[in-house]
Amino acid sequence: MRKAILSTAEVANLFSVTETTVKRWADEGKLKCQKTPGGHRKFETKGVIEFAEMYGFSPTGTLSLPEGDELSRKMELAVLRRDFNSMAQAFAEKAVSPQQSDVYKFLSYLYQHHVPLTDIYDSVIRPGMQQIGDLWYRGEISVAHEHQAASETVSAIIRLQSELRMGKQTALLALCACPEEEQHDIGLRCVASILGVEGWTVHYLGARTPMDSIGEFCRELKPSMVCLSTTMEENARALVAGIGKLKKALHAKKVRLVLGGRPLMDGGRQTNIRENFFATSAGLLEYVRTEFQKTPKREMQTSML
Ligand code: B12
Repeated sequence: MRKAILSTAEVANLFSVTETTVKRWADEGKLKCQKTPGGHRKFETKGVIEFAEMYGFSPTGTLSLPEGDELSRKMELAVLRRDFNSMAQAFAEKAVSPQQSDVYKFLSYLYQHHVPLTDIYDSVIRPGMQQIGDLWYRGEISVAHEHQAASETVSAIIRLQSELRMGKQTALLALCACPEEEQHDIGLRCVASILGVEGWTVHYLGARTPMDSIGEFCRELKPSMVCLSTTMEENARALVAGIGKLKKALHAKKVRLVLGGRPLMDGGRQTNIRENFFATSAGLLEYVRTEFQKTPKREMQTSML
C-alpha cells in the first residue's frame, strides 16, 4: 500500500505552482512538512488538505472521510492527484460494502473536493460499475451484491442532486427515457442530473419505456430535447431499427433527439447510428451548451429530480 505522503514536486503539480513556491510555503510554516534525513521535504495529505482549505486553493471541502481509515486515506490522495482509476476502484468498494449510504457519502466527498460532476459520472461511476460487473462475472460477488450496488448508486445520484450548485433555471425541458426493454438506467440518471444542474426541467421516465409512449408524451409535453439511453447492445440495435416513427414525430415539433449509452462508446459504429449520440455525460454537456445557449431564460420551474 502506498503511503499518503506527497513529494515537493507532487504538491507543486497539484496547485500548478513551482517547486520553489512549495518550498517557500513550507519554510514559512504555512504548509506542514517533514524533512527526510537526506533533506527532502515530504508532505502528509492531511496537511496539504488543511493548507488548501486555509488558503482557498482547490481542492477544498468540509466533508471528511473517517479519520485513519486506510481506504479514506487512499481516497484523499486519489482526489488530490485526480487519479480517476483509484477513485473508480474505491467507488466499486463502497458500492458493494454493506454500509448503506457509503456511496452517497463518497460521491458527495468527491463533489465537495471539486471533482467535476461529469468526471464523477464518466470517470468514476461508469468504470466503477464496470468493475462491479466484472466482479460478478468472475463470481467474486453475488447477484445480490450487484443489485445492491446498482440501487445504492441510483439513490446516491438522486440524493447528491440536492447539494449540487445549480445553474440558472431555463425554459428548456428534457425528456429522459430508456426505451423498450432497457432496464439499465444509471447512465440516464447521470444525464438527467447534468441537465438539472444546467437549469433544465427534466421529465424522467426511466427504464423500459415503450417508444410509442415516448412519442405520445412528447406531443403532450413539447420538450426541447429527448434523451434516450441504451446499455444492452441488442436494445441499441432495436432502438436504431425502430426509431423512424419517433424521429418523424419529433422532427415535426423541432425536438432534438439525443442518444447515448454503453453501445455507443465506439462512436456508434456497431449500431450504425446516425443521430446525435454521446458516450459520455461530458459530451452531452458540451452539446447542450453549444446548441441551446441562446434560449431565453424563464421563471423557476421545479425540477423533477
Ligand atoms: C448495474 C447493471 C445491471 C443492473 C441495472 C440497474 C439499473 N438501475 O440500471 C441490473 C442488475 C438490473 C442489470 C440487469 C441486467 N443486466 Co446488467 N449490468 C449492470 C452493470 C454492472 C453496470 C451498468 C451501469 O450501471 N453502468 C454505469 C453507467 C453510469 O454507465 P453507462 O450506462 O455507460 O452511462 C454512461 C455513458 O454511457 C453515458 N450515457 C448513458 N446513457 C446516456 C444517454 C445519453 C442521451 C447520453 C448523451 C449519454 C449517456 O453517460 C453515462 C455516464 O458516463 C453492467 C456492467 C458493465 N460492464 O457496464 C452490466 C451489463 C450492462 N448487464 C448485462 C446484462 C446481460 C444484464 C441482464 C440481461 C442480466 C440477466 N441475465 O438478467 C439484465 C437485464 C437488463 C435489461 N433487460 O435491460 C450485460 C450487457 C451485455 C450486452 N448484451 O450488452 C453487462 C455489460 C454485463 C456483462 N458484462 O455481461 N444489470
